[in-house]
Amino acid sequence: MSVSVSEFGRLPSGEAVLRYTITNASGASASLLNYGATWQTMFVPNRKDELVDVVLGYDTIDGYLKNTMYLGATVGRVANRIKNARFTLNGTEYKLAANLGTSCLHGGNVGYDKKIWQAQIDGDSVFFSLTSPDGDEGFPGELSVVVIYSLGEDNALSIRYLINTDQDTIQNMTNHAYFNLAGQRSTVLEQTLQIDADQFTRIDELTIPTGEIVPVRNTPLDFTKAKPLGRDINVTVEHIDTAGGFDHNFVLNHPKGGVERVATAVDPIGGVAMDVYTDQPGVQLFTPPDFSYMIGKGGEPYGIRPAFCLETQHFADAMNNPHFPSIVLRAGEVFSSETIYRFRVEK
Ligand code: G6D
Repeated sequence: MSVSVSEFGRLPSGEAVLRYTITNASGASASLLNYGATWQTMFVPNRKDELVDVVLGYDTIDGYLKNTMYLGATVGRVANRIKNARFTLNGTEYKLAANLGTSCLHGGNVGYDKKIWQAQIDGDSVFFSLTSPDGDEGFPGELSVVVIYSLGEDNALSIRYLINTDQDTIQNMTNHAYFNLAGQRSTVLEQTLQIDADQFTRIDELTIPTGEIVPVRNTPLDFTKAKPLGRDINVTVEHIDTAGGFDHNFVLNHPKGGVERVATAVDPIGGVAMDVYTDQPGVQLFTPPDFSYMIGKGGEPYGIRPAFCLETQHFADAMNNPHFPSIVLRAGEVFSSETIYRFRVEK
């Protein structure tokens, strides 16, 4: 196992953006940027023992400076939606940036994806740390965040979060990687997905949770058995049409609790498989309809149905749905969580 660091580019301010690449003994590797604590590449072997980069992104910092779809980014202080861009905590109402219609998305206008994080190599891991000041994007409390990326010899990429605050606040962080297990340019519609979730949180026509927790059974959101992503993606129920595809949070079953396997995706052609493990209560499945406007790695545009996201997290709009798992972090508490994306070859 080795970790190398190189200059990836420079911000308009002249500040250097550094790329950290963790490579294991079998040659699999993950590259991470200190800008947005971003997951930039993930090279893993396919059935022909060719190394395939299975996360979408950009070859230069310019792409990440215009990263309106958050490719690979660490998202915070609060990922996903907050309805009406406001919440109440301890009797005080906090107003946030309304950057998705009237809602707040992904931490507001300048979320953690747009910050330079302090980085430190430690063994086969890279530690990224950020201090988000009291009032940052309207959120109370100074939040101290450490995100630790580690790559194992088993081609598993672990992302651990350690978070604390000096005042009661809210937090819900995730990684917004876009996966294509066949590599950079193909549709993912034939790739299969299984999610260990018997329920999902229903959304409205604006993709905002209604507060209902609904069984997936007999709906297009039933991924309890593996099925191709394309099988039910063009239906007009559960706002899959108005959302442009899946853009839904799943209530993970978590039979044992703790960090456990919650989803599996497979590319049946190249043989790359990905098992997702997490201790988080939910996962957002997002299948963007069309990235043909986006010039990605290799200087080429991406295409139709180019990727899928499995963003492990708490449920969207939790503060306005008290029956959802809480995202409140009390002063002096430490929040810790781990998500693992383990890659293997399906024979
Ligand atoms: C769109 O609705 C989707 C979000 O879920 C996604 O995170 C974002 O694009 C990048 O707003």
